[in-house]
Amino acid sequence: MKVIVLGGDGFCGWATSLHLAAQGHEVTIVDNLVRRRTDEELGVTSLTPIRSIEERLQAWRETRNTPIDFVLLDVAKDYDRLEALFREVSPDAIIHFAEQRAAPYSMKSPWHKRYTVDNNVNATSAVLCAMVEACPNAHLVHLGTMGVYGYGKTKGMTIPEGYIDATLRSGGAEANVEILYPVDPGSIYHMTKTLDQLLFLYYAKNDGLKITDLHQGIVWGTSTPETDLDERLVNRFDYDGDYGTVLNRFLAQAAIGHPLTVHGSGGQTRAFIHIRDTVRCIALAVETPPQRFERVRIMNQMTETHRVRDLAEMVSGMTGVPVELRDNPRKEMAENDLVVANDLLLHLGLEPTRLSGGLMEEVVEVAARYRDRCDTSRIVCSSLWVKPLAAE
Ligand code: NAD
Ligand code: USQ
Repeated sequence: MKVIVLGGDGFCGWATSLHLAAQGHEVTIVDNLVRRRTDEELGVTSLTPIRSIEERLQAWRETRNTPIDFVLLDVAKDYDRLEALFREVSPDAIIHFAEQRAAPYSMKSPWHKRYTVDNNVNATSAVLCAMVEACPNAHLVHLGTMGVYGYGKTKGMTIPEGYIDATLRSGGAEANVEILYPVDPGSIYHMTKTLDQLLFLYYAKNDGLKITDLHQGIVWGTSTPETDLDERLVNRFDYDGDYGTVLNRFLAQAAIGHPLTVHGSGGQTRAFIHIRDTVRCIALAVETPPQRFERVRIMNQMTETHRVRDLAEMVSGMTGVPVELRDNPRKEMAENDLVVANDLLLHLGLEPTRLSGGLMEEVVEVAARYRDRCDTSRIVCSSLWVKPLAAE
């Protein structure tokens, strides 16, 4: 298949591009490299020494003799070039990772809030609009988030895959309908993913676009069989307070002997998936497109749920590094339960990679190899969800 990977220089996108190319697909990466500039803005680097996109692609050519094309383009801003590219490549599938994906970054300042909304909503809108014009038969696979459902009180109820049956009552009449599961975003970033959902609903209904929205949990791990092929193919490893995600942060903190930064009581329960399963899930989604004018296919891309403090205790038990309960910079429930359906990907053949000591040690080893690159002053999350009230 011909596959365009939007955001293919990022953490999930790079590993996915290599995996699809290894499977024999013709891959074109599109990226504006903003994530590398954001590292400069924040004064931090990936713990692993990621190479320039040119060196990455050269290494892949030398390793596997199958080229991956690259186009430098801002998906949110360069609409005419995006549409022309879709026309020229005529892709079977487009995978859309090209969004600002860090919740703490999206909450840093008014500029960061507006940038995240502008970038993410305009990127998704442009992709859909260009598909209608240039490749209406292509299949869009979008990386969404479990966070669209929110982490409120579900009273033991299983979170379904995108849709729920509802009874609407108004003016003495009632109607049984299927609706998108009510959204409850916990950050400006997560809110942009709920807006994406409405764009998908509209374009699937009006233009018959074939769309899969993968509501992904927190990705952990860093390497896949393909990124391990050559040091120059190494994947990103974000450990900082803005972009690092919780389990990878704990594993990196363990590698350098920094107390594990649990926010609040650590009673937050979240969904997780290993990067190796991320790339497999996306391949499974690409291979099984929905039909035109079918409703948007939504799949929960996660394999297990964990409470943050349990993860910290597991990592602490494995490495001897202590757990530190810190004031929570976010506005979120201190404790929540989370039960999630993920049958659709299991039926497509996903064999879940479960959290294990061995896999966690592998990540600690990677982090320990590059520990000299870690700037410990960037570990703590300094982005606040709510402005502190001025002292009376
Ligand atoms: P990332 O920041 O590492 O990668 C995103 C890539 O998109 C970067 O290379 C960036 O330069 C590019 N990009 C951003 N805006 C762009 C634009 N306007 N034009 C062109 N390129 C642009 O993020 P990631 O961790 O790989 O996440 C990828 C997607 O998966 C995101 O949409 C995110 O919401 C979703 N996701 C990630 C996780 C996770 O734990 N990492 C979990 C669930 C969902
Ligand atoms: N947390 C800590 N200590 C830390 C970092 C985080 O206790 O050092 C807590 C947070 O307060 C939060 C939980 O861990 O309760 C998860 O935080 P996170 O940074 O790992 O994940 P999140 O901000 O939700 O975002 C990440 C990705 C995002 C993706 C989302 C999937 O950055 O792109 O959409 O995971 S999900 O969380 O399932 O919505």
